Amino acid sequence: MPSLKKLALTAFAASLLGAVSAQAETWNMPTPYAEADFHTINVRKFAKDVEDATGGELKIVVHSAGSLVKHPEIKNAIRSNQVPIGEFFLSLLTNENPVFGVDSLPFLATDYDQAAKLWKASRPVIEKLLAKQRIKVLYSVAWPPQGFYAKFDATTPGDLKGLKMRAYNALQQKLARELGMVPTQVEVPDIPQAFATGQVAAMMTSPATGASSKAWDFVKYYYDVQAWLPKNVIAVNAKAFDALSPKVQAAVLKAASAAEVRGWEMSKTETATKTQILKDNGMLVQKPSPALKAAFQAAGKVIIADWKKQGGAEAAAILAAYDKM
Ligand code: PCA
Repeated sequence: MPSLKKLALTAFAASLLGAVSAQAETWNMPTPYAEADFHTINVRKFAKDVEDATGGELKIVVHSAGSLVKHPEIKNAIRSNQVPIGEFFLSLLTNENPVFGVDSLPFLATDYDQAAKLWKASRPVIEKLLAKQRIKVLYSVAWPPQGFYAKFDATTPGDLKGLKMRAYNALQQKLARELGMVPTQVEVPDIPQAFATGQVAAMMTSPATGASSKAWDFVKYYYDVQAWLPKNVIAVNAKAFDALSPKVQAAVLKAASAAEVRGWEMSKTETATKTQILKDNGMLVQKPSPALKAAFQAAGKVIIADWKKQGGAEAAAILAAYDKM
């Protein structure tokens, strides 16, 4: 029989432990895109799944549209543990290392199957590079295929010359230059303003971002180029993750794999529904002319050749793994 004193001590210890384990943790999560964006909807569901599965032990508070941390700073905010978790556009990091831009190479992977294979081929390398910055990848979701939006009809490559194009990463800037356009880096929340003020007259993005930006307010033409499917990454600070209990870690990882599967499905649905919304709002949705497509493809070849040179052994390894799939 345990002594009363011993029992009381055990109960005391248990209550202390209970108090510790029940202590809820709150994580602030900056994301770049608007509330209605499918990526944000998916992130919110992920956060809810984590909260439900941990009985509220980990609560993730989502701050969308760059409201807590501006998009270009989100990755470094995670790295420095200024925030424990966040979402960013992977190829925004192309300037750090070309390998981060593999999903934005023109015409390398142009549909969901190919994009999924490319993610599988590149994930180990990308995870390793981010792990060096003490960043752990949780999941990644592709945007719908990228098309070309323009204020003016672009039938021949000559129509592009001198056009000011909004860009979202270094590879797109190069592509624009290759096609004779003049690129300017603009974040999604600033797109309508950039068009309204004449800072840009064209862009390359998904039907999802075209619809959420109400592209019909400022451009008439949409060319369904299907050039590539870039991705967002949801990542945590490794130290913050390691500090979680094993049970909470497992819940985060489980919710993350579910979010990855769900996100890719949502993305596929978006492609059709948002292209229809562009049409419904009076935009001229069409396939690019053979001459325009050929110009994009030729420029894409130059981009890929450059990328291979700059990406070295890691880039070659990703392409070799992708080719085998
Ligand atoms: N939308 C984001 C990234 C790719 C996309 O489809 C953007 O335009 O910045």
